[in-house]
Amino acid sequence: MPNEGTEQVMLEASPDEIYDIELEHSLLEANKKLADENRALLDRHGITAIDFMGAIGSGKTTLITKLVERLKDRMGVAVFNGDATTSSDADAISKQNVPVVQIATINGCHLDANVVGKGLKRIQLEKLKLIFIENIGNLICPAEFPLGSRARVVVVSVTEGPWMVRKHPHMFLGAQVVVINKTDLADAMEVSVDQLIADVHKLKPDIRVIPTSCKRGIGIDEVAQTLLAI
Ligand SMILES: Nc1nc2c(ncn2[C@@H]2O[C@H](COP(=O)(O)OP(=O)(O)OP(=O)(O)O)[C@@H](O)[C@H]2O)c(=O)[nH]1
Ligand SMILES: [Mg+2]
Repeated sequence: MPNEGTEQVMLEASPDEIYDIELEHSLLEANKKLADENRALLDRHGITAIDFMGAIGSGKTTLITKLVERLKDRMGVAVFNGDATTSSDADAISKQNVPVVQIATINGCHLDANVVGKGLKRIQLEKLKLIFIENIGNLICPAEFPLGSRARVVVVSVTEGPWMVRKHPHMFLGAQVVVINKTDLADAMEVSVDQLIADVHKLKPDIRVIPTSCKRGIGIDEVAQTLLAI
């Protein structure tokens, strides 16, 4: 019950109010077809692509950089960086001397299979075993658009507060691995990492959840091992 004297209003659109529903449906279907084509191309080359999703600033680029550092001498690794307006993430990864594809979506809030497919045509696939794809920082839109990756990882951080898992179930339901980053800041944020893990497992009981602190180097090896086993 709302507090006395306050009014709580909930608005929920019904499908017949959404006039572009058919357009949206065919857009998602077209994306799915292109994602399947990307996957077939990657499979033909024996490449595993992993898509990293998560809120703005959760630590996607930092985690990918640390994974690349650990893996690049063992196998061919490339990184696709989705970034709405800057090249800063791609510039940071380039220091690792691995192939990098920067995808500027301008104002787009997610990558799609079409743009990833274009990127796949721009790099030499022959020497690669792994492609890490950093999606745009957003906890909603990327979930709707598979890219053709073999696994989707959600990177969240304790600095997003205690409710982010409960508020964005769709994101977690479509993922295979969840990373809870910035655990070094959990006490300062008064956020319980165990509670976040429980929230994820309530949504999807068998999903792998790995707490990390990229700053302190905690949990990164476990993420690398998990992704290599996918
Ligand atoms: N304290 C702390 N800071 C971290 C950790 N991981 C990343 N950061 C910092 O968080 C900030 C954002 O990290 P990024 O890796 O750029 O985050 P991102 O998810 O790629 O951000 P966008 O691409 O903008 O969505 C940077 O200042 C990082 O140094 C961590 O484990 N602990
Ligand atoms: Mg980034």
